[in-house]
Amino acid sequence: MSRLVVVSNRIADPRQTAAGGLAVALAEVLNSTGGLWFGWSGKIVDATEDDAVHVQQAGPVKLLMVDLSQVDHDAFYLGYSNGVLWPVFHYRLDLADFDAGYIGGYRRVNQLFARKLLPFLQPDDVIWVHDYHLIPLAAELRALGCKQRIGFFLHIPLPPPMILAAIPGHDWLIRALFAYDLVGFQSRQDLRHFGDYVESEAKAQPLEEHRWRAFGRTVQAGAFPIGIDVQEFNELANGSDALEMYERMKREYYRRKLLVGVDRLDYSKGLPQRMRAFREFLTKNPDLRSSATLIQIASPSRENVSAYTDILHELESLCGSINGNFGDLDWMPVRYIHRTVARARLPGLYRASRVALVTPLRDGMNLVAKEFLAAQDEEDPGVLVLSRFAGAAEQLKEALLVNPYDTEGTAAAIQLALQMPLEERRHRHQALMRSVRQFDVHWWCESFLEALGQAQAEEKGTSWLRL
Ligand code: ADQ
Repeated sequence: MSRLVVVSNRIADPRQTAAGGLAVALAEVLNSTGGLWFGWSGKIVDATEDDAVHVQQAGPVKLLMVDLSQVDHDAFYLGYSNGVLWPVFHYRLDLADFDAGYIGGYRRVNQLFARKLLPFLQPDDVIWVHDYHLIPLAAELRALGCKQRIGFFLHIPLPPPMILAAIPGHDWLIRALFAYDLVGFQSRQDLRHFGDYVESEAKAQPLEEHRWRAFGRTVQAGAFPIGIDVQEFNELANGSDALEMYERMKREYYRRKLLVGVDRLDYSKGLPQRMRAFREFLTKNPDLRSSATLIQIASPSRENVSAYTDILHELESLCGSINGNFGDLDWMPVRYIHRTVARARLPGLYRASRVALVTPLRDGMNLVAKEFLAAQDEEDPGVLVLSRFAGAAEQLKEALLVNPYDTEGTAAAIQLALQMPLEERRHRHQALMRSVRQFDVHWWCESFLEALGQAQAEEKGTSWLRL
């Protein structure tokens, strides 16, 4: 088996629990092939400082890290990746900052990554690039003569062509995807959008299934919905942190049913809409009011991007007004916690909850939905209320699917979830877990790498990609 080289903006030491399912899944292949993981160190340094690659050994895996200058970090990470690509790919043209000239920094950092990675590569390596920060990386590597197989996986959604086409330079961005041998998406819908875009905007010629020819090159694409590591999650659930969390929640809320939301504080996650739906539920169901408490964990995220401070204030004000209007001396309807909960404790929180509200306005996949299901007691499982606009909705059909923009509809689903009879809860949970188990993170990793191995390699020239 070829050596695997993973490239992503941030890297994690796969030996640490806090690293999460993705790192665990990648670790398996990285370990068995003595692979490399290349990415940003998380450090910002003076532009004049030494720009060497930091090498750290993590078992058989080598972690390779580069620092970024303040200017590059701001333009590449805050600017183009999270101020342009993130909002547009989540259908939020209104939040995209197109005019600030960030694209130069985005290209510069992709060039830097290519230049720094190249000397570490061996001829039969297989390279797997992750996410929207690094779309042009293969093109930059090819421009330096790299001939290895390169795959790309987009963790966030790909919007329809008319939204994508609003990005100045969108054609350049999508053209850069043709430097990969395989491009993977989270859902069939994203894959359809890619096909629609390349056929309508780039006049690509469809070849055999999910393979297109354009710019004198062909690319294979596919849908590879990411999953969780069910076994690793079960082990976490049986660990002392999770058990302690479970006991604590059960003790504290023994008279109430818990609803739980766990998200990064991001405008794509639909948090204000969720709060409005919960408020609607409380208004419509006075009899159920004091028997339900919503615990919303919203971990801080990208706080130096302005759209994130807006969402923070909106959420705080909504939670405050719900508690002010509906709360009582011995009951607060919403517990809002603006902090990250340690990964080892999450399964305990999920298991103690009767309902999970996973209601993003758009989400590539959403792993919280799958983690919640995996943490349940199968004899007495909780209910998943899931946005139809999360990638996970393509797989998790037995969840209560909602339109998060529909306040009344979501409120009605919350009521249904809280009152769902045991038999129906079990039935739905069983069906959902079949999918979570079958399409777990190991399936995702293996099926992507197998498809990458089979993607018809072709001589990937360089000049057409000069950007
Ligand atoms: P994220 O947008 O970060 O990831 P998500 O899939 O919901 O979204 O969560 C990833 C991980 O972070 C999960 O393991 C979850 O438990 C953890 N997490 C989230 N909020 C947390 C909190 N408040 N405290 C502690 N842990 C928290 C992107 C895409 C998703 C896609 C993933 C993986 O946006 O759509 O599912 O990548 O591809």
